Amino acid sequence: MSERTLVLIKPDGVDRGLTGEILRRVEAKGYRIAELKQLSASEDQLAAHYAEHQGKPFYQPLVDFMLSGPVVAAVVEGDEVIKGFRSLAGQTDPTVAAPGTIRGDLGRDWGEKVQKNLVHGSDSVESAEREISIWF
Ligand code: IDP
Ligand code: MG
Repeated sequence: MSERTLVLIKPDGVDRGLTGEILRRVEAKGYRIAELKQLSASEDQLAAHYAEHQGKPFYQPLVDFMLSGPVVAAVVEGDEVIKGFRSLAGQTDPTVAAPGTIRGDLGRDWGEKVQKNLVHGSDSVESAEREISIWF
């Protein structure tokens, strides 16, 4: 069944000029970019988006990182796109994310408190609809 997912290209991806490369991979996989914009995230958007992580040691570094520069937000559509985009993205930790994935090919550890891993992808239908309403 066709689904929608929220993809964010995080500030490291935008700053490193990888927006096109990341969107190319999404389109090459066969998914459709339904909505797309670049913006500077607000603290309120990030508090809502990352509510599940409040209280964790990486929470404030994560919010500071997401405020450090513009992000690109996209709604991506396709059958099984939620699982499919997370497969394209790879594991959270870019050091161990498999080669062939966005995080595995393009990311690395930079010795910081937050893992700068280039992209966000929703993890369930419920998360996707909640997150899309935060960013669009
Ligand atoms: P996900 O992005 O793969 O879904 P989550 O567990 O939802 O991973 O974490 C949200 C974001 O918080 C990650 O993408 C990463 O940037 C950061 N993060 C998660 N776990 C850690 C950690 O253990 N140390 C540092 N940063 C982390
Ligand atoms: Mg997550």
